[in-house]
Amino acid sequence: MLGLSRREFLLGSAGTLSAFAAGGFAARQAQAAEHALTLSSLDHGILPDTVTKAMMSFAADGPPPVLRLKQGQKTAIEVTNALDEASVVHWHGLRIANRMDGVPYLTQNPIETGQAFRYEFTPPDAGTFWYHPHCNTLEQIARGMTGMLIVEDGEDPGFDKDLPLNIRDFRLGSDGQFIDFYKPRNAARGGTLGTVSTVNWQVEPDFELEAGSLVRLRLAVTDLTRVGTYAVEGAQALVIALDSNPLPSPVPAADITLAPGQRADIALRVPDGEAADVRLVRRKSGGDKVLARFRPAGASARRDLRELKPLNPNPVPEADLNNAEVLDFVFGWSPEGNAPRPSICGSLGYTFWSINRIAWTGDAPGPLDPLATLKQGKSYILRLRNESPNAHPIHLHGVSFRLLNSNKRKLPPLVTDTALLLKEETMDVALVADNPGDWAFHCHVIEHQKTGLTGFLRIEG
Ligand SMILES: [Cu+2]
Repeated sequence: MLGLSRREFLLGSAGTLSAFAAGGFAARQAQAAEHALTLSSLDHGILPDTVTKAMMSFAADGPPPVLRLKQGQKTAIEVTNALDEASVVHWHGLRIANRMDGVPYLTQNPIETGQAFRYEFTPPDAGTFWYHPHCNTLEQIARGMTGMLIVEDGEDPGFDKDLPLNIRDFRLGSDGQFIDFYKPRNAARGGTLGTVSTVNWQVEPDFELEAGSLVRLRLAVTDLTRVGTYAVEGAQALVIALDSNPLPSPVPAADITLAPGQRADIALRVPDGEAADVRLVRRKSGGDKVLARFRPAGASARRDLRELKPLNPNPVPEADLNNAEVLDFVFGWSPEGNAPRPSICGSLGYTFWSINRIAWTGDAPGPLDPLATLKQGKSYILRLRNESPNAHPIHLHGVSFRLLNSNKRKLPPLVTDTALLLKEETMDVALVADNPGDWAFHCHVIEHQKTGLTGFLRIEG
C-alpha cells in the first residue's frame, strides 16, 4: 500500500470488496440496488437567467429525485458520495432498523468522499416522507440536499395523479448566488429565513393538470427554518394526511401549519374550466405568497372527491396510557455556551441551545449519554416543555408518537414524527418504544439542531 493516496486506497478497498463478491457475499451483492443516489455538487438555474453555482443534490444533473418505495417491501438504496466532503443520508419519518437511520457516529460512520453505503430497509408505513443529509446538515441542506420519499400503499385510493411538492427556500442574492447560510444572532432566536421560495427547485412553477381530475398533492416542507401556514385556493381541496398519517376525517386545505420536516397530503379536485386559477399559497400578512399554480387542461374528467377511498391507517402501536412512564424534556438555552467540538460533519462554532440543560457537543465520535433510556415494548409519555420564546419542531427518529395535549391549545390526536412546539408550550405525546437503538431527538430548525438542540433516546432491547 506504500505510496498510495488515501483516495486510491479507498478505491482499492472497493475493488477488494467486489473480489469478495465471488464468495459468500455473492447473493446479496448480485442483487441490484433498486435505487441509486449520487451525492453531487452542480450548477443549476433557480432564478431566471442565472445559474446558481455550487449547489448540492442527490443526483449529478438536477434536483433530488423523488424516491418511490412500497409499504412492507424491502428496498435497497445505494448512496455514492461524489461530494468533496463527508455525508450521510437520513430517511425522515421511516421507522426502520437503527443501523439504516443515517446519523453520523450514532448509527454509522460518515460516508467519505468516493465511498458508498448501501441502505437496506423495509418501510412499515405508507405516506409522504423525505430524505436529507445528517452531516454538515446546515450547509448541505442549504445547498439543495432535500428529496422526497413516497411510500405507496398497496391499495389505490382512486387518484388520477400524484404530485410531490418539495417546498423550501434558498438563501440567494439577486445574482442568483448563495449568500451566508445563516446569521449567528438568528440561530440564537428563530433561525435565518431564506430569500427565494421554491417548489421542486422552481420559483412559482405552473403545473398543468387534467380538468376535473383528482390529484394527490404531497407537500413536504424541507426548509431549514421556516414555519408557515399553507393553503390551496381556487379549488375544492381536503387535507387527507399529515406527516404521513391519514386524518380520521379530512379537513379543508385552508390553514395548514407546517414546520421544517412536516408534510401534508391534499386531495385536490381540479376545476373544470381552463380559466380557473388554483394556487398553493403560504399565508403572509399584507398578501399571501403564491408558491405554485395548477392549471386545468382539456375536457373535464368529471371526478368527485367523494369517489376517493379513505387511506389506511399505518400500523403504529397505541401506547397504554394507564401504564405509561412519563419522561420530561425541556428545550431551552444552553447554560454554558461552550464552543462545540470540531467535527467532519460541520459545526457552526456556537452553542445556543440545549435539551435538559445539555447542549449536543457535535456530531463527533466518542461515547455520549442518552437523554433517557427506554425499555423495548413499554409505553411512555414524553412531556416536551419549550421554555423559549421560539418555535421548535421536535423530531424523533425511529418511532412515531401520538399528540395528547398541550397547555396552549387543543391538539388533534395525530400520529407524527415531528411535533411543533410553540413559544413556551408544553406538550404531552405518547409512544410505544418498539424499535431498539439510539434514536436522534432534535429540533428541525437546523440552526437550533446544530447549536445544541440535539440529543438521543436509547431504546434497549
Ligand atoms: Cu428549534
